[in-house]
Amino acid sequence: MPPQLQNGLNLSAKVVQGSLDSLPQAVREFLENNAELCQPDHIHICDGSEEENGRLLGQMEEEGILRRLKKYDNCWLALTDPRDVARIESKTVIVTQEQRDTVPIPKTGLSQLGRWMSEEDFEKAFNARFPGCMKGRTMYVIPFSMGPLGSPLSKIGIELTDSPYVVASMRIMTRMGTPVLEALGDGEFVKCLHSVGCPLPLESKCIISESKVKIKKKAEQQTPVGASGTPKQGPGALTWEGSLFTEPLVNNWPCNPELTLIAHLPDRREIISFGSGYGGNSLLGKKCFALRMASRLAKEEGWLAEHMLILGITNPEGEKKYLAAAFPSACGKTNLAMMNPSLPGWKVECVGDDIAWMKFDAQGHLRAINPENGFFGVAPGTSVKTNPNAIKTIQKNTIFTNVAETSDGGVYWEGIDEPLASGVTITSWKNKEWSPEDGEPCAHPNSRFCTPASQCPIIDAAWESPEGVPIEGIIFGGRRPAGVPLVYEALSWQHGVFVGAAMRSEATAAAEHKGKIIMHDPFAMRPFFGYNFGKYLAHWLSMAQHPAAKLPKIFHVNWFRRDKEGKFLWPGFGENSRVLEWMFNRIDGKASAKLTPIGYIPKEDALNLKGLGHINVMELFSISKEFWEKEVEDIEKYLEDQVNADLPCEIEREILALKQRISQM
Ligand code: TSX
Ligand code: MN
Repeated sequence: MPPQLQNGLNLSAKVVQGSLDSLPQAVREFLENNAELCQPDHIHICDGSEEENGRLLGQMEEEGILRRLKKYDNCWLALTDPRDVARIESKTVIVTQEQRDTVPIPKTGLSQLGRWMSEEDFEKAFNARFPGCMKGRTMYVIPFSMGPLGSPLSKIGIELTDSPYVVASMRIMTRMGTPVLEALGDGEFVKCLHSVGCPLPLESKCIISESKVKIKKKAEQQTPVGASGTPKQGPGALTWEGSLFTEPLVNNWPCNPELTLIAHLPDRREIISFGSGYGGNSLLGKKCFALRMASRLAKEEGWLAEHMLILGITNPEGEKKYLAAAFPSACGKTNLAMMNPSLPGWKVECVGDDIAWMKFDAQGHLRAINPENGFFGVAPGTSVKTNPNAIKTIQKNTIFTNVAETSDGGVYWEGIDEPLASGVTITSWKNKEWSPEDGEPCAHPNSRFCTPASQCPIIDAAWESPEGVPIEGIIFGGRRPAGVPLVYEALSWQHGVFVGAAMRSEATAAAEHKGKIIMHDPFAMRPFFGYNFGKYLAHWLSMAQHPAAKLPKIFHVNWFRRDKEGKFLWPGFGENSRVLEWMFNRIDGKASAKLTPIGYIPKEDALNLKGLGHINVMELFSISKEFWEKEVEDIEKYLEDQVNADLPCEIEREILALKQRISQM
C-alpha cells in the first residue's frame, strides 16, 4: 500500500520505526491526525530502548546538535540558539472557555498568576503555526509515564515532537517507550504536541504574506501573547510558503522565537507547544503536564500536584520521615533534596527535586510520588561543596545544555569551584573562547543538566514505590534577606495554607529594574498554576475536610537572612539538617516551641547548635513588629488585588488574625 493511503488518510509520512498497527486506537488517531496536519517526512515511534537512544544521540552528533563530552561516559552538550534559553511566561497560556477558570480577575492591572487565551484566539494561533510545520523532519512519538509505571498515582502522556533532543531528554526525565503503551492499553492519556517550528528546507521560513515591512515591525515590537489573546495581526495571515527570510540556524538549534507559544487545554487534556526547544517549553511531561495540567486534574480528582522536592530523613535511632518542600528559584531546592546532613547519625535520601503528586490514602496518610525520572537542574552554583551528590549523579548518561566546555571535554560553569588544569581552555555557552576577564558568564545562568535520578548516590529506596511515600511535613520557604526567621511552624492547616499563599523570595529583577527585589511566589507555583489560584487555595483548604486525613505539619524556612553587614546569619547547606531535626521532633511531639505572632519557633535550646561555632540566634529568630506590620500589609494588598473575588474567606480570616496578633506585640 502506498504510504499516502494508510488508513485512508492523506498521510505522506513514512513510518521509519514502530508500526501504526501496534498503537492503541486513540493513540493512532492522535498521531495520524497530527501527522496529516504537520506533514513530517518520517514517523518514528519511540521504543525507549538503549539502541534507539544510541542511534539518536549519534545522529544528533553528526548533525551538530550535540557534542560528546569525552571526559565522561555518555555525556553530551547542547548549545541552544541564544534566543531560546528559558521558559517564556508571556507566551505560556491556558485555554478555557471562561477567563476566570484560568486566572482570578485582578482588581487592577494584569494577573501575575497565569495567562488566559480564549478558545477562538487559540484556534487561530494553532492554525497559523502547525499546518506543515514538520516538513522535512521526523515526527517522534513518545509514550511516557509521569510516575512509576503502573502506580495508581501515575499518569500517561503521548508527546509528538520533531526534536530528537526532546526524545533523548524525555527518556531521562520520564519513563518512556513501549512498556508505557502496554500499560496504557485503552486508558486515558494527555495529548502533547510539540514542534520547533522550523520546517525544512530552512529557506522556507514562516512568513507573513501581507508585507515584509509588517513582519519586521511585529518582530521589533515583541508583541506578547496578551491576556486578551493573540497579537492584533490576524494569525490567519501567516503562511509557510515563500522564502523571504533565510536565517541560518544558530548552533544547529532550530527554534522560532517570534511564533513561540505554549498552550494548555485542560478541558481537552491537551498540551501544545510551538517554537521552542528549551526544556521547560518542550519536555512537556514536566512543567506543562506534571504541574499545570496535573494541578487541574488534581483539583477534579481530589489530590495535589505541587512544585515540591521530596526527601526522606532518618534520625540516629533509625526512625524515618518524609518531607515535601516548595521553594522559589534560587533557594537551592535541588541542594536540599540531595543534602548530606552535618548532624552525626542523621541521613537524608532523595525522592525528587522538583515535583510532588500527593494524595491522602484510605488511612489518611498523605502519599507522595515524584512523577519524574530525572533531574533537570540549574548547573551554575552546583559544586562538590554545594551539592556533592548532584556532581556524582552527572558523571554519566547526562545531557548538558548551555554550559561551558573545557578543552579536555569536560563541563564548566560559574560556581563549579574546580581548578583548571594548566593549558586547559574554556569554550563558553556561546561557543566562543572564554576567559574570566570577558565580564560575561561562561555558562548561561539558566544552563542545565538532565540526568537520571537513579544515578543519585542518595536516591531513596522507595523513590519508585507505586503507593508513594508518606509525607509528614510540608516546608515552604523563601530567600528573605531581612525580617523572616530561620524557621517557624504554622499554627494550623488553614494558617499553613496562608503561609504558602504569602510566600515571597528575593529574585533578580527584570532588566529595567536592576538588582534584587522581593517577589511574590505563592506555593512556588506562580508560573505553574493550571487553574484559578483562588480555587487552588480553596482546594488546599478542603484537604482538612478529608474524613481520615492526618494533616502534615506546615513549616516556613529562610536560610538566607543577613546581618547588618550583609553576612548570612545561618551557614545553610548540610547544617540545615539541624532545622529538619527540629521539624522531625515537632512532628513526633518531642521538640519544644515558643508561640510568636507568626507561628511557633524553636524554644531556647530546642534547635541543636552543637559544634556550629557562633550563631547570632537572637538576630536569626528576631521578629520585629515594624517589619511584620509592613509584611502582612504587602501580602494583604497582593492577595486582595491579584486573587480579588476568588480569595477564600478562610484566607482573609488568616490575614486579619495575623494582623491582630502583630498589633498586640
Ligand atoms: O542551596 C543552598 N542552601 C540549601 C542547601 C541545602 N544555598 C545556595 C543557594 C543558591 C541556589 C545556600 N546559600 C544556602 C542553603 O542553605 N545558604 C546560602 C547562603 C550562604 C552562602 C554561603 C555561606 C553561607 C551561607 N558560606 C559560608 O558560611 C562560608
Ligand atoms: Mn522547578
